[in-house]
Amino acid sequence: MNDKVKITLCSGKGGDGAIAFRREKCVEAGGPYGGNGGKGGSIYLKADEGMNSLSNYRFGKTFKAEEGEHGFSKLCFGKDAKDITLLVPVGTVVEDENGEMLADLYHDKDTYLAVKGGRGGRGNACFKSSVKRTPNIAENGMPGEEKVFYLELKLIADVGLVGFPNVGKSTFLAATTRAHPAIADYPFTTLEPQLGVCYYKPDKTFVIADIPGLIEGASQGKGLGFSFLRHIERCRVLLHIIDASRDSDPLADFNTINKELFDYKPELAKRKMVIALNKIDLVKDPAKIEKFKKEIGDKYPLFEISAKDKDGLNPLIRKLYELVDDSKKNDKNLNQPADNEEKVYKASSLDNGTTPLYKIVKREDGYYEILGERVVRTKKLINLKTDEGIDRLSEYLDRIGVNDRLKELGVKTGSTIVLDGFEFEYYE
Ligand SMILES: Nc1nc2c(ncn2[C@@H]2O[C@H](COP(=O)(O)OP(=O)(O)OP(=O)(O)O)[C@@H](O)[C@H]2O)c(=O)[nH]1
Ligand SMILES: [Mg+2]
Repeated sequence: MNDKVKITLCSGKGGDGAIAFRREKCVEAGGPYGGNGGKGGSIYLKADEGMNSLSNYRFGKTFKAEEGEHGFSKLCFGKDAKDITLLVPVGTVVEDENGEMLADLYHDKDTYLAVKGGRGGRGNACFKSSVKRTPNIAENGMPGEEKVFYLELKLIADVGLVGFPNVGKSTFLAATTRAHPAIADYPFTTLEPQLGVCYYKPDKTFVIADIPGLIEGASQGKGLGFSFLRHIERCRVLLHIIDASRDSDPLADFNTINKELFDYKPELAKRKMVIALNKIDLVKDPAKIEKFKKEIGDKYPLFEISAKDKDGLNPLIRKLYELVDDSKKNDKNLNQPADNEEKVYKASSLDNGTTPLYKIVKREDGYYEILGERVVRTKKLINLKTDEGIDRLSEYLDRIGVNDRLKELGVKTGSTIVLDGFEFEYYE
């Protein structure tokens, strides 16, 4: 199961604002008349119950939203580009290139604004003032963003089955749900997680995930463990299945698996866990089982079952249902959004005001470079093909204190200053 994919998303650039002047017979020296550019297209990722895998997004695909239309003369605004919404399965986690989680699309219709379309540039009609009656200035549209994301489908189940290989997890799934997992008398029969719905009562159901067997060292990536430990994280309740017929000590088995779980994520130690001593029909040494039950005491609910003979399942299912139900009630207390409510997460790139506006570095070639996302963004907005645009940029740099800072750094008339590839000379 390929459940982690890489995609590249590019939002559209905003359309440029237009520079135009009114030319009409009866209107003398017509005023500025250039319309604004349209907004570039954004790309959203949206969880949808109808999707069950990320296979549409395999092979490092790139998705591009269109650019906004440029503004026109006669105050005509350019059209906004269409936004794109990519549907992903419920349970998709969005991460950036460094593995940082950006959004967890946990409910149907949860939506994440991944890349935002560039704002359209303002046309020169916007720059009319009492002083500048004929502004020869318009903004360029803001560029779009291009970003790489990792999408990972983390299975969501109410109950996750954990335990060594061959203890009877798939047999339990088959006995309690309508799923038909492969069952065989050798380890690692189950190679990918499988889901089944358990009908405790007609309107009381919960989802069970059969997860491939774990072995010692799973949290370090041994066996099949590592990739599937992620799924375990998403289960409300863990059913720890132990093979009671094995020669080994059940407590040692129990602790070995728990150590892997808790080493992988210490929070898992707080997850509700139920123990099922399976294959009770094969037990030759009942004293060992009694000893284990004493050792566990009331730390965990414990049930003796035979998944194969469907023996002892009902009380266990009732317990699992109660714990799942409690956990769901807790969710509601935490004010989770209702199922049909859309939660829109902001694009993470937009700065939150904590980063300094800019910094200036002296490069090896003696040029001074102004760096900073917001400054660069503002520069991109300005149409530097016109003299007025250049005036506007220098006014802006002066306003944010760049000139003072350059002086402090010992910049002389004639020094070259660079901003986002645009070079200009410094004058006192
Ligand atoms: N006698 C007996 N055999 C069982 C019981 N539960 C499972 N088995 C047998 O144990 C073997 C392993 O069962 P599976 O359900 O495939 O075990 P698993 O935990 O899913 O194994 P992996 O997928 O490899 O991790 C099969 O031969 C089952 O028939 C039980 O309660 N009693
Ligand atoms: Mg199995």
